[in-house]
Amino acid sequence: MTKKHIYPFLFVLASASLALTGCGQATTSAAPASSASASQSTAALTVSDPWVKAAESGMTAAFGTIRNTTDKDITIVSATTPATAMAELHETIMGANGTMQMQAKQGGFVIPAKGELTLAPGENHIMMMGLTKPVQPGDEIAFELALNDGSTISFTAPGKDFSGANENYSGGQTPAPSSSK
Ligand SMILES: [Cu+2]
Repeated sequence: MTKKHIYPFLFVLASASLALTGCGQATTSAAPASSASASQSTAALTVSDPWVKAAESGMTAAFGTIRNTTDKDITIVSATTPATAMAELHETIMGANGTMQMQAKQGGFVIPAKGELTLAPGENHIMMMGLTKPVQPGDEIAFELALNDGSTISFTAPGKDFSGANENYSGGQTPAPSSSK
């Protein structure tokens, strides 16, 4: 059983230092974007209401709702975007110390047949690490999702201001409040 709902904005203060300490130890699993051109006439996956949390530098995340239009489960194995040096598929779990923690989703995101997966602050998300430039509200960020069948899905997501849902990593580092710049 989990405890009562923990409001994500409790963790806002941790964000600045997370930018430095957060995903530093993430494994470099950036799979080469297989250029199997996604030329299916009907997209197996659709992405609705995508957005990226605006951020000056460091890391941020992308959200939205991914729907599987087929009658077979589909696994998203990796995500890439020119906006960051590295993108990862993350899940958020309740850590032992009662704070929300995020970590790479083992095996990727599975979108059930005819179902959908919601990416939202405090839940699953596409982690973006090493921003190549600031993400401003209104910016259009391009993404490519690699699927388990070798195909890819592309979409763009606008930047949006959002405060909250700055989960900790399960690596267990205690964010140091001072050294954020
Ligand atoms: Cu994350």
